[in-house]
Amino acid sequence: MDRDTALRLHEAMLLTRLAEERLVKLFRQGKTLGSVYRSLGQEATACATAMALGPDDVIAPMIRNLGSMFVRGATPLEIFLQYLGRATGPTGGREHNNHFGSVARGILAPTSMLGALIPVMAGVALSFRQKGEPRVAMTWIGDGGSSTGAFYEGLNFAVVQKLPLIVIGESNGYAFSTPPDRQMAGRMAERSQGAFTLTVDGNDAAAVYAAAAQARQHCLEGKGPAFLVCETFRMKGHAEHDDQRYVDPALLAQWAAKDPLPRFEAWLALRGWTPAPDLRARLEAELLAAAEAAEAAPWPDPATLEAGVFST
Ligand SMILES: Cc1ncc(C[n+]2csc(CCOP(=O)(O)OP(=O)(O)O)c2C)c(N)n1
Ligand SMILES: [Mg+2]
Repeated sequence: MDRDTALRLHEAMLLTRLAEERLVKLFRQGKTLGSVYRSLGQEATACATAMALGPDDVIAPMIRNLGSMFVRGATPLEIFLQYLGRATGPTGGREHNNHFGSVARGILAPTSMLGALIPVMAGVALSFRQKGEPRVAMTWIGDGGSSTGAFYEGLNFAVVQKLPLIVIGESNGYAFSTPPDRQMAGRMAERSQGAFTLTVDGNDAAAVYAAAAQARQHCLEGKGPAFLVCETFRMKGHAEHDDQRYVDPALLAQWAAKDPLPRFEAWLALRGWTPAPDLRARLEAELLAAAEAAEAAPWPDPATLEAGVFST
């Protein structure tokens, strides 16, 4: 990873962390219309993976992959408008999390149906192969989501067809309140069905980036899909309404010591690549301004309720 990429990756991870902290404030003030699903401790698995892609590649994030959307150019204002349900937000107030796409940025809208994006992205990858385009499709799946039929169907199809699909497996210790050993036989990497599989320390942003770049190269060489399992930990409850009392505090402390942000900052420091000293203050100011702008934005007009609803 060169210096410029490393510093952009660090900024994306920090932006993700601070944007979510701002979202939590808005949630506690009763201003968000839904809950807030943190990616605390998982910023590397969202950002470093997306950072390894080329501009023509396409991503389909899940709820905990807000960072990948920032990497692809989504703005804090869009995110806040969305969470606050405002008319000028990407879905015009119809949806209240990060479930919106942007064709121009190569982002397919996240969906909440676990696993559903794997066959969809296998289809996107199929279109790239049929058109002979050197592009890859990337999506994410949790340990819980990898127990769905859609995960198996989609990945199997991609393996059989040798499609340029990268599936990022986020093995983060829980699915809601269920640990993997209560719902999964074996380890997540064993679910690869013949896809090129890598397991990486998901809290080591440099390692995640290197593995994602390797997975992309594998796909571009026409060798079929890659399954990149990131070993990480969900540092908050499923969402802000979940106080995660079922998680052993000692385990949280153990993973807090592996926080991907300070680890990556130490990695940068070793190379003498220093982020701008005012970076955090600048991002915080930008986020505050974006949150205030979102709060001042209009609500959707009830008369538009049926806009975008189709009937036959
Ligand atoms: C097909 C399907 N089944 C159940 C749910 C409800 N649900 C939403 S998130 C979740 C847990 C997801 O756990 P995991 O895949 O490990 O992701 P994490 O939340 O840990 O990032 C469940 C069961 C859903 N959204 N879709
Ligand atoms: Mg999980």
